[in-house]
Amino acid sequence: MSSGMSSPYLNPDRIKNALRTKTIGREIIYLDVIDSTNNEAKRRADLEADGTVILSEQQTAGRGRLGRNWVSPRGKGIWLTLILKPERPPGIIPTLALIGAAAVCLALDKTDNSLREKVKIKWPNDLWLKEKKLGGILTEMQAEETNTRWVVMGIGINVNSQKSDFPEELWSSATSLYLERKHFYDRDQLIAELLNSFEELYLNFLQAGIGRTLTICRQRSAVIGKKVILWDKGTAREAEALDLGPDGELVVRLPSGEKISLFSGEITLRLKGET
Ligand code: BT5
Repeated sequence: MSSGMSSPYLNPDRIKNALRTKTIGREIIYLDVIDSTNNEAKRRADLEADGTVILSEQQTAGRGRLGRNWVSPRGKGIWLTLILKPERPPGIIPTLALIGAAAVCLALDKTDNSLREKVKIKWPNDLWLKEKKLGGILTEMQAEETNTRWVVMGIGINVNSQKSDFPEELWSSATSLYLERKHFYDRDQLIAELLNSFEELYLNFLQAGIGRTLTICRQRSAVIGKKVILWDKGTAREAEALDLGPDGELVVRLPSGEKISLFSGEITLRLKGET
């Protein structure tokens, strides 16, 4: 679990040795520094095999959703992107992001008992620990009308980051495993568990549908049952989060009593009282 004496660098061979997967992570492209692993994955996606992982110690232009940035200090986190070629219609993208979020939860449960069930998913793509942002997921794709050419799924997790690794404006909203648990984590092991969990859920989804992932996402939801504020193109609306629908959409009730389903798109969701 802790890696006080181990190398500060990632080691793709160690990661591979701990994999139990068939395709996910069988090819790992390990970089010291890159603009964004998602950018690199997009540049290479046509040429690389399904399941290839792009991994970097540092990102100089890490990206969040809607043009936001992602702080990715050197050696401190997991900044990786999976290249997936699912041969399904493009509509599966939000589902894949759920699989990613659920896989992070399972991997952290397995890595450290004291984290069991502590990491929550703030719909649609935030990973939360103690009401602060531990990580996030950014899914992008290239598709024709009926077929997905490729999907790149970027996963960012703050692992060994200290307070000084974050800009001051994130001190109240961001956290890392180190900041919450006060010891360093073995990133190789965490990545392997993440890829193992991802493949398990992904294969289950391809064979049997999204049921298992949805169950995990409901159990780990930070929003179901809570009052939320929906920000949509500059306007705020209050609502109550009720459930996840069959495709991972968030079902909310508006003050009028009307129930609506939200697909991740352009909406930003805050819990009531969240800064
Ligand atoms: C996300 O966006 O949460 C998706 C983050 C995905 C990052 C991964 S890392 C590997 C891959 N390569 C990339 O270039 N990206 C992916 P969003 O929900 O838009 O959250 C972004 C917001 O979170 C920012 O506007 C900041 O307020 C905050 N933030 C930025 N960096 C952070 C960090 N390291 N930890 C916590 N919060 C952060």
